[in-house]
Amino acid sequence: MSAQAPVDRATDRSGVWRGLLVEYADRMPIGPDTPIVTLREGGTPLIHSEFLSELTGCDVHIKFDGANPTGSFKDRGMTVAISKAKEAGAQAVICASTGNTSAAAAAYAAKAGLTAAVVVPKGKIALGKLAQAVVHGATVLQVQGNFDDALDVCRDLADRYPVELVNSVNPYRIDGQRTAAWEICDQLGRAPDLHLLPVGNAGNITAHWRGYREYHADGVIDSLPLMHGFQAAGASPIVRGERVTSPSTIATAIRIGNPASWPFAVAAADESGGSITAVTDRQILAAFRLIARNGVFAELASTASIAGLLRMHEAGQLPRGATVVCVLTGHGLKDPEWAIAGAADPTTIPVDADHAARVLGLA
Ligand code: AN7
Repeated sequence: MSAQAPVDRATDRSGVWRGLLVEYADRMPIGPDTPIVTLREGGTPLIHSEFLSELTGCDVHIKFDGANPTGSFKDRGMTVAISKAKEAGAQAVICASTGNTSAAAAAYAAKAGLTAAVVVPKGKIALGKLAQAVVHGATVLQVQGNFDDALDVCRDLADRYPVELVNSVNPYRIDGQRTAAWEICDQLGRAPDLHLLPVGNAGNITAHWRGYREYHADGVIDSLPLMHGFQAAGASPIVRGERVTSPSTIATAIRIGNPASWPFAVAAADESGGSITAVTDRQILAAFRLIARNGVFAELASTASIAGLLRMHEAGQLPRGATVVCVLTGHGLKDPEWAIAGAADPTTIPVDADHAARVLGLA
């Protein structure tokens, strides 16, 4: 055994998920000498929702990507981007982020022994995400501007200084994020009819569509889903057809006014026969609460997919009996503030079971 335990590419017989670069090695841009930097991301649950199925008359499944090691889908792209950065001999990586990318970059850079710097919009990222960047030892810079400004700074830095950019403009990020589509097909045994997800910088919808198309071209699936992406109404440049200079939404993860993968997102919606539309903050918050009451604590922004599902249902846009997958991209613990907001304080009781029983209405 070497001191630094390798990821067993072939010898791990435990049946435990080995991470994306091993599980999907044949579809990944890696060679035998690529160092595999993994936290065993991917393999996230596809959860059947009886509640949403009954409500909509469809067969609704939730792809819970909040179950990734750092609590969001960003790990899928980061295992590839950081592995390739390490292979190329990079010492330092940088990214702009609304929070989840920076959390993933910090964690994977730490695992790889690389230095990470993250640039975030000042005061606009959830506390849990900031905590992740800090605890993993990344240098955090808060920019006086929004995400789009932060990305401009990072692109400029990577152009002129020796740092590797690991935002989704880095093609390895998109390569890794294709795996969500493959997992969904592998888990369902087919492609869904409709694939619903939140859209921010638009890397994920781009990656998922590529993933489905590749599986289709290779004959793994025999149909393609309609891709329906949802932006927050106050940060919906693709829907409006113009850059939003001051994006505004409570869903800070998707508070983005000039998405880097804009044209690819439009292509995904158009080519698949789907759409990119907006959901309001109110609809997102209602969806967040609804899905939590059904057992899944997802990050607020990620529940734009559920808000979109409900809106399409109310508008009569869901074909009866369709197989639908809603992607929940992040974990609710990233930002517990939205769970607690408006809730009553827990009742304080003495150490007395009878007292507890009276409060609970059992006695
Ligand atoms: C939970 O972390 O852009 O459309 O900097 O955190 O691929 O950008 C996060 C985006 C959806 C949107 N859901 O995905 C970042 C960042 C959650 C997110 C999105 C994000 P993209």
